[in-house]
Amino acid sequence: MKKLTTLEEYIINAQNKFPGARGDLSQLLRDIALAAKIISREVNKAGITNILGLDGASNFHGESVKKLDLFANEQLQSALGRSNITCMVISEENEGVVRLSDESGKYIVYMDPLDGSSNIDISATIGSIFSIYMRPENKKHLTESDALQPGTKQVAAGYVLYGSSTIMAYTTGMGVQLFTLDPSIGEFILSDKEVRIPEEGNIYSTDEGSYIYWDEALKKYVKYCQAYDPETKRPYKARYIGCMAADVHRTLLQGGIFMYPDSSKYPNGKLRLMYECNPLSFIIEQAGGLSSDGKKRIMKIEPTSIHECTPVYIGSKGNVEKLESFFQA
Ligand code: FBP
Repeated sequence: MKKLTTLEEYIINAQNKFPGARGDLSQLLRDIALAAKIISREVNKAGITNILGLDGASNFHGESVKKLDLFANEQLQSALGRSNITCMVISEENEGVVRLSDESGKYIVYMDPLDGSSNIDISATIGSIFSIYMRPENKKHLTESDALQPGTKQVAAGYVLYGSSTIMAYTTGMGVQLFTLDPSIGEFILSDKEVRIPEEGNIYSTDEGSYIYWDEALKKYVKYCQAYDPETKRPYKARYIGCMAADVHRTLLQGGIFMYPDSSKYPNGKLRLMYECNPLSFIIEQAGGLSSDGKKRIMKIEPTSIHECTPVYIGSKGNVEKLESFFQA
C-alpha cells in the first residue's frame, strides 16, 4: 500500500528543512487549504444550495458578481484572518487593500477567490489563485504601494481547482507539488511531487473568438499552430476551458501554451498581473516553463497598481520562445 502523505505532513517536513523557520508560512498555507475545502464543499453541491447565479451587485471592475465569488472571498479572508500572520489581503473582489490582524502580520496575500466565474453556472472547472509576499521590513504602517512588488519577490504561490476532483498546487520556490482532496477524510493528499512541464507541447489555448481584435503577430503564430507539419506535431490541438487556473494546470501537465493577449478589445489584456499572472507564472517557472507578456518575463514586471492587467503567454519553454519569436519578427 503506497504511503499517503497529507498536505499537513508535507508542509511540516518542508518547514523542518529550515531550522530557523517559525512556521508562519506553513500556517498560512494551512489556512488557505482550509478555505479551499469549504469552497470545494459548496461548489460540489452548488446546484442545490441556491449559490449559483448572480448576487445582483457589480464589483468595481464593472463586472456582475456571482454569489460564489463572494462566498469564496469571504471564506478565504476569514481563514486568513484566523492567525496573526497576514497583514494585508488584496482580492479581485475588493477595490482597496483589506487590512488584517492589526497589520502586525508579516505576509501580504493577493488572491483571485474564484477564477473562471463564467464557468460557475455550467458546473465547469473553476479555481482560486493566491500569491504571497513578505511585508517590507521596519515599516509599521503599510500602504497600498508596499504591496506593489514584482513577481520575483513572491515567497509562495498556488491555485486550487474545483473540477472533477479538487486539487491544490503550490510552490515556495522549491518546485511544484500537487495535492488532491479526499473528501471522505477531508485531507489533501500529495498526488504529484516536483512536477516538471514538458519542454514542448502540441496544445495551444486561447479564446479564438477574439481573433479579429488581435495584432498580426499573434494571428501569424496561431496560423503556425494550425499549419500541417507532422515533424513538429502540427497542427496543434486547441483547448480552452475559460478558467485560467484550469487551462494553466492542463498546460503544466501536458505542455503547450496558454495565451490571453492584449488586443483592441483589451488594450492591456484582461488577466490581472498580481493575482492571476504572477502566481501562475511562479508555478510554471518552478516547473521549468516560461511566462511572458510577449516581450519580457511576467515576473519581472514592476507593478503600478494592485488590479493592473497584462497580456500573458505561459507554458512550455519551446512554445513560449516560438511565440516570442513572432513578436520579435
Ligand atoms: P475571473 O477571475 O473574473 O473569472 O476572470 C478571469 C477569467 O475567467 C480567466 O480565468 C479566464 O482565462 C478568462 O477570464 C476567460 O475570459 P474570456 O471569457 O474572455 O475568454
